[in-house]
Amino acid sequence: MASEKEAALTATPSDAPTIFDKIISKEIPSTVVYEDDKVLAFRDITPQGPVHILLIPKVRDGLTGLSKAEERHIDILGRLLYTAKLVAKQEGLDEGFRIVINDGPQGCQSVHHIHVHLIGGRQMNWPPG
Ligand code: DGP
Repeated sequence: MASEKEAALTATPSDAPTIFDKIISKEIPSTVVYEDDKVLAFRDITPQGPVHILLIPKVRDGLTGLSKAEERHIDILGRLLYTAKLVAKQEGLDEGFRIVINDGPQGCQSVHHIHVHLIGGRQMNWPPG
């Protein structure tokens, strides 16, 4: 399997459906940890910590990545972060956690459907790689 970096460098940013559409429709199974009418949160297939969850909007609405955000996306962006906090609590991440939004090839984004990484359960380092 290609590394995340290789996947990010070869990913073609577009409005084409992504793997996340199939996860939303349940065509592809995932371990869902939270779901409401706007947000789906599920465990990352390549976890970077004991807890690694992706939070995505169920409707992408042009939000392929954070750099494509427009004013109409403010509500969903806030909801994704607030839901990340709820899920962190649900996962027992009381000592802290990390939120990551990768954007574009240099940011190592491989799936062009905006997603928030919630990573925790271990001591993080800084700077990130
Ligand atoms: P990013 O590199 O920021 O675009 O993160 C994309 C993430 O998506 C990456 O950490 C792996 C995860 N991922 C890719 N395909 C699948 C899948 O089919 N199922 C799940 N659960 N996660 C996936």
